[in-house]
Amino acid sequence: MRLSKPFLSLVTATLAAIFASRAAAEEFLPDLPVIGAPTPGGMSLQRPVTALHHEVVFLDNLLNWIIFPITLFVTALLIWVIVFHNRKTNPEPARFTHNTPLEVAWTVIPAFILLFIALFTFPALRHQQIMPEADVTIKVTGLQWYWDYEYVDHNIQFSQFMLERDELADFGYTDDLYLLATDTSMVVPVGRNIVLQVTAGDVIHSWTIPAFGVKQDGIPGRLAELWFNAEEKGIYFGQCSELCGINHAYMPITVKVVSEEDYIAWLERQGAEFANLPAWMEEKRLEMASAE
Ligand SMILES: [Cu+2]
Repeated sequence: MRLSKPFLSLVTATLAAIFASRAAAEEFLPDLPVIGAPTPGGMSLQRPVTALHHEVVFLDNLLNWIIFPITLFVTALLIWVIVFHNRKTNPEPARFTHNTPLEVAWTVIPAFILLFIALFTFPALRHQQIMPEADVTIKVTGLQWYWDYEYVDHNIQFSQFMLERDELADFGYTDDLYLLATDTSMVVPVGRNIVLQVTAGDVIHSWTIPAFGVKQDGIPGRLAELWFNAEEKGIYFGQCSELCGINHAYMPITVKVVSEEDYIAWLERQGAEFANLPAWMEEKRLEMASAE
């Protein structure tokens, strides 16, 4: 089938208009540095920008300091057994089967090591799982294969789709952010408690931003919560972290952390309703209005 030229140009123009409007939604935001993204050859966790992730990085280091000596010790024991207790070097093996002090030691010492680790893990877990008072509440729904966001206090709703390679530049992203960058971003103010209600509409998905140290499964019919308070303005990426079907790898997440002024301006552009404002936002809006 041959498509007529005018028809094709009409399609192209319509598509261009759609992309332009998608790109325009965040165009006014100032240029933000990309902070939460993988780096080539990177081996460690992403640089932390929340209290939660600082704790996770501390725990990771602590566990490494415990694991390395234990691994070395066990390896040394194995080598010792292989070298000095094989049939050649030790033809007459000892025949005893029990050694009470040794058995008590290898039960009690690991138990104390685990207890010591728990002293640090439980407070971190508690910090993650007990929600602080929210400055912003957002409901996130995972769907095959994109994310839906609902700013519950402002009657704003939008979806978030991955950008194709040829769309990246239009949205201000570099080529290496393919598979990470999305058409819309979850925009939040810096230094505020953001509480996310995570769920899913079809199968289980999982919302995460590694640099925030948060990850939460979205389960259909359930509302789970996570929270974070980002210390630095910037762009942060994550990817769905629960195998959810054929396009699981193509539903990334973009979060833009902006100043309070930019956040309120973004809300206004999205057509937010400003009833029942929290005190901090009310003050900020008054401040912005009087500055104009
Ligand atoms: Cu998914």
